[in-house]
Amino acid sequence: MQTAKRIEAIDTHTAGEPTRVVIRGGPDLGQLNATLALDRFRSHHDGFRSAIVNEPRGSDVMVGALVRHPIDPGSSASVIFFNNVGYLGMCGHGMIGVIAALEFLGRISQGFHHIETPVGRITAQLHPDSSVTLTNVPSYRKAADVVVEVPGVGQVCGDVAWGGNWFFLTPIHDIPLKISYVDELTSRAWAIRKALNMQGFPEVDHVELFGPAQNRGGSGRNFVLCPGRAYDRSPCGTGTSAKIACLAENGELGEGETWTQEGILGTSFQSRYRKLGHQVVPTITGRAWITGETTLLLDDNDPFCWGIRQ
Ligand code: PYC
Repeated sequence: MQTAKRIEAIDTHTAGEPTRVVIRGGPDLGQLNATLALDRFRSHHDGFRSAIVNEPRGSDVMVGALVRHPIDPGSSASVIFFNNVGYLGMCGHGMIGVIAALEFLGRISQGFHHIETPVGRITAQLHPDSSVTLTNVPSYRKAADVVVEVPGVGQVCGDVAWGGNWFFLTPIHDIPLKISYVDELTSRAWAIRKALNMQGFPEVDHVELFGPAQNRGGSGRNFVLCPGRAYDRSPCGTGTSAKIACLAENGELGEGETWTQEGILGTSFQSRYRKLGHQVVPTITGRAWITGETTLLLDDNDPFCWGIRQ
């Protein structure tokens, strides 16, 4: 007879991008703040990360969220995000998924909720229609007009910016920002990332290709390649934060003005910012949907219990 560890999770998607929200059965990371808890997760329980998001239970595109008790009694939860290859500082679409999951479970109601993450505390406002507005960590452009020599492509110029994760943002002119070009967009973004990491920016693990909006009312469209070579189906909350930090620096978006960021599926997030010295504090609004209420089983005798790792 099999004896398996049981993990309770709520599956969601936000603008097309999935998040698996682990509610019960996760590793015991002690009474540590989110930053230290992430260190312990990474060094002692990385197999759990892989078991939850990688095949055969998950897929390369799946983002996981481990929900824990917060350190600060004024917070509603503490969350660590992870993916097919590692961990994320913050995750915008994922946080909207977490809020949807907590609402679904009856653990939170409409209003404001503070959530602790390894890169800082964010605030989520749950609206009556179940959409969510996140007030993200302060975001900023670290370097403008960085030129990278990309093998097989030539010189690519873009900005390096922080939005809760590190991004390289560059316009794309020769490949349409359409889902049918996802293979070409992925190859291009991956080549840029490899070149960038070797040419002075090892911290950048997300590449954001951008161009004009394609929907009425849109401000711009993006294609975001995540660290494990999966592309973001959503407009990417942290990527949108990095984008508006760059727009603010360029004087292309004023404080309080709305930027409607489309992703590669044509779904969108609404975004604004307020100034904080040389940084911006972005707000991102989007909506998630519940797709499953799952008990995952982890049987140590299963040769792929801990996922198929890259
Ligand atoms: O929405 O911030 C985001 C995100 C990061 C990676 C995938 N989605």
